[in-house]
Amino acid sequence: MDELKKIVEVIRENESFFITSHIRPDGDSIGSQLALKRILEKLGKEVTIANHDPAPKTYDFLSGRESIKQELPKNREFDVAFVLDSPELSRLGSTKETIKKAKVIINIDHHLGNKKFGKYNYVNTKASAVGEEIYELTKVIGFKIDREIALCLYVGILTDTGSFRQSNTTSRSHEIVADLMKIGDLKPAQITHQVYETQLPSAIKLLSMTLDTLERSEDGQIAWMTITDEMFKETGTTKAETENFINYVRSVKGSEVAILFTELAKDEVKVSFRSKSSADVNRIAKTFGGGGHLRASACTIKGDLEEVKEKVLAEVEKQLR
Ligand SMILES: [Mn+2]
Repeated sequence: MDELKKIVEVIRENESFFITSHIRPDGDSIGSQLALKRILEKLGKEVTIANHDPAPKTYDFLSGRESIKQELPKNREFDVAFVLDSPELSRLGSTKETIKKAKVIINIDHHLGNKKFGKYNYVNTKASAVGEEIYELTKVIGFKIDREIALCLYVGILTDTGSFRQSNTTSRSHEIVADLMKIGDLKPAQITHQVYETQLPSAIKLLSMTLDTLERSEDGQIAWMTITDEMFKETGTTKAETENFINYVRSVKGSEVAILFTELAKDEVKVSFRSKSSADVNRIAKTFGGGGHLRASACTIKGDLEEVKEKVLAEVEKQLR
C-alpha cells in the first residue's frame, strides 16, 4: 500500500503520462491501460497509450480503444511512464525507448519474478489481473470509477482469470468484480458474449484445425496442440485470434500440464503453458527465458517447430518427475 501512496503522489505532481504494456497485448493489458488512461484524464492529465502490437479486435467495444497508438513521434519525452502487466522491459518491444526517456517509470504488474525495473513498483503476484491492481489504485486515490472504467477493469479480470475458472481467482477478485458490476451496471452475460462469442468463422476454422493436432504423453499428464504458420495462412487468421485455444488443451481429462505451440514466424515458436494443480509452469517457462505465473506462463523459443517441441516436452517430462 505504501508503494501505491507514492504512485498517487507522482500522479498528482506530474502532467504528461505514457502508458504501455507487453507485446501481443491481451484483455488485461488493454483493459487496464484504457482504465488507467481514463482515470488520469479525469484527473486533468495528458495521456498517451502505445503498444508494440495492435490490440485484438475483440476489445474494440472498450471505450478509448481507438486512441491506442502503435507509433510515437521520435524523441517524445513524458514526465511519467506506466508499464502495465509486464515483468521486464524486454517484453515491451518498440515502446521500450520511450519508456527509458521518461523522468519516472512506474511498474504495475502481477507476474512472478518481476524485475522491479521502475522507480516505483506495485507488484502483487496475488492479484489475478492488473485490472485488480488499478482498482486498488483508485481506492488509494479516492477516485470514483465510472461505467467505462468499470467495464475495462472487468474485462481485464474476466480474461486473466479465464472467466473466473483459474486458480488465480480469489475472493478479492470476486469482491472487486461485484463492485464493478454495481458501479457500471455491467451485464456479465453481455460482456461474455462480446469477449468470447464474436469469433469470425475463420477463427473457428483455425480452432478446428488446431484441435485436430491434440497429442498426449503416454501417461496422459501432458497434453499439447500445435498451430503452424501454414494454418494461419490457410485460414487468413492471426495470433490474436488464438487467445483461448490453450483452454481446450487444459480441459483434457487427466492432463496436469497443457501446452500450446504457436509458430510465430519461421524459426520462432511461442510456447504457452497451463497447469491444473501441482506443476510449476512458471519454472518451466523460465528454463526457456520466459515466465509468468505458477499456473499460466509462456516463452518464445527460436528454432524449428519440431525441434522446439521435442526440447520443451523433454523438459516438461523432466520437471514433472
Ligand atoms: Mn495480466
